[in-house]
Amino acid sequence: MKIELNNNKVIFNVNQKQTEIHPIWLRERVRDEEFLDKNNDQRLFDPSILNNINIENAQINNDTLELTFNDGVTSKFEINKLTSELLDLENLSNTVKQKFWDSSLKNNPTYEFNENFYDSKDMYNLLKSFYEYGFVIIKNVPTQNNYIVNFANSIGSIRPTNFGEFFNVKSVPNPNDLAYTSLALSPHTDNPYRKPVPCIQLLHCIENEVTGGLTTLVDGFKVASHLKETNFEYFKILRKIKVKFKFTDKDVILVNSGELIELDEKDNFKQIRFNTRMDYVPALKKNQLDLYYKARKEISSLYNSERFKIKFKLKTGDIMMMDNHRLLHGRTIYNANEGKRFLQGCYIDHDSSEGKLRHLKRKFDL
Ligand SMILES: O=C(O)CCC(=O)C(=O)O
Ligand SMILES: [Fe+2]
Repeated sequence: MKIELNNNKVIFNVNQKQTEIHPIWLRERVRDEEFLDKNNDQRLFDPSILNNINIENAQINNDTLELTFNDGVTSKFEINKLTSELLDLENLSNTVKQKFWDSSLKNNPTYEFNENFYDSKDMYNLLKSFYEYGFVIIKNVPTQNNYIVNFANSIGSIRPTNFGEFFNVKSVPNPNDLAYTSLALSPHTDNPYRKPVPCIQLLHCIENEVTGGLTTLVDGFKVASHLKETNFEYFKILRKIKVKFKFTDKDVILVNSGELIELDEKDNFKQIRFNTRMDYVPALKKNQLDLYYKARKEISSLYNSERFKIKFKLKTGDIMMMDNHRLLHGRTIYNANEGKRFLQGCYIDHDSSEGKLRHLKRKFDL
């Protein structure tokens, strides 16, 4: 990509395709201190008043573009900054390439906690791994005083729910969720009934003395892409039908709907939802539901098959951070009489982790 000039027009040239950059687009981006607060990159004027803006003089000197506009403003632009915006380099997919995985994944992406963790290069690498694989494990995180809250708030901001800022995962009498028993949990995404659905789940292992209770993870995007290749009809119906998810207890009724496989505007995977304890498909025509039920059966058996699942034991101090829009998690059954198993969990949003990742990229990768 190159920025070129032609008769006071600014052109960007990508693979021989030339597009003129609108003069107002450039005028909006003037960074001189009269127009922009350098501390936060916020404009000090309202660009919607700009009208009939032309470029009267344009020059390129090395890495700088100098423009004089017809409203009397002359300014210098860093060409790097312009090209980075034109190429959308702040978009996460341009920083990290996702790697879809199955049971053959050799090593879990793992990082060691340390005192200066949160603004460190380790954190930068951790967040990149997180977006590559959809999860990371952080070892030896302090376990006192609900430290999970500190951890979450040091990446971004915790997302409280009706379960509180964080929740304790242990076997209790009269649980309001199957998670709070010692039963097996098949691969699921958390809380598809929330609006919005929690983006990232953190689970901190405080104690784990039992032989069962192994953590299971499945890369939902890998399974969805497998389904797309092997049974396009099933894939199509799961990306089309919006299913309702519902949570009820004595204090609240939470409801949200979404596709089991949600794609973005470019048909990339955006979010998967799977929680067969609380899904309510609408009463559609019988032939549509015939297909939907077959497709759900198929994707369920893929999610549950050994081919796609990894299984491991969380140890005291481990935090597992996983993308709840991409991965499914579960656990094997355990015997609560063998000893204690105690995890603390909470949610944060992609807003937190992406914001931190961009900040650390700016800090370490410039
Ligand atoms: O007990 C576990 O390992 C996981 C429980 C669970 O699915 C959850 O807390 O969301
Ligand atoms: Fe869960």
